[in-house]
Amino acid sequence: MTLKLYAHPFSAYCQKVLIALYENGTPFEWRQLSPDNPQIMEEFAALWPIKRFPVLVDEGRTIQESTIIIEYLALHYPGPVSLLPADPRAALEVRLMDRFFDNYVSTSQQKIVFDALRPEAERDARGCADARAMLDTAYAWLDKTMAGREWAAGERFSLADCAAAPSLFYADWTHRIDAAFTHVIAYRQRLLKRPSFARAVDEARPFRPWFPLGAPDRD
Ligand SMILES: N[C@@H](CCC(=O)N[C@@H](CS)C(=O)NCC(=O)O)C(=O)O
Repeated sequence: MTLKLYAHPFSAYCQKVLIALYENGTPFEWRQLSPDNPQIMEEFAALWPIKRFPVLVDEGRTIQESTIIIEYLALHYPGPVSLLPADPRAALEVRLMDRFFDNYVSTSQQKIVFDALRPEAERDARGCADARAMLDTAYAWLDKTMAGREWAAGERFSLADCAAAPSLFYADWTHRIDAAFTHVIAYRQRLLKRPSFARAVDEARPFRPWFPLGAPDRD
């Protein structure tokens, strides 16, 4: 086995990469990040001083950033499920949707969660209000976009859906998707039924008590 994944099962960006690995049954070695395993934490910090996970190592080569990891897997370990269209023009829509989920949904969601982990006196009320407003705007745009689509970039499951699944999963826990956004809610449900994501969600269940806003009793 050549691939090693430094990751944690409860992390949204790690789940994004796990979906890609599970879709294609790509074998890899888990290097699970945990304070109980300082050796793995040290290896990870040396590989990527930015200390954001996941990080993939392939025979001594380090690949950072979830999107780049999925693109790398598609190039070097292709499987039956192609997560990027061969046509570069069609790939632009996939990459746009991937950026949308990372930059506007996940980043806003993380802002609110990280704020909740801070001591009361260090919290950023204005920043969190802006993040919630961004999530509302993102949900509204996505609802219109998904009205005619099964998956984020159209008919085929792609990199964009790998990003969308954990992004919408945790965003809804953090800032509930309004019931009026029926297309977003239905899409989130489709993602939860996809076996690759269902597996990632199940593997993360034991860590739900860690969610600082309180994990809702659903999903
Ligand atoms: N742009 C990065 C984001 C990765 C990221 O933010 N990962 C979170 C876990 S979901 C993390 O490393 N959190 C640790 C921290 O913020 O200290 C990617 O796409 O991989």
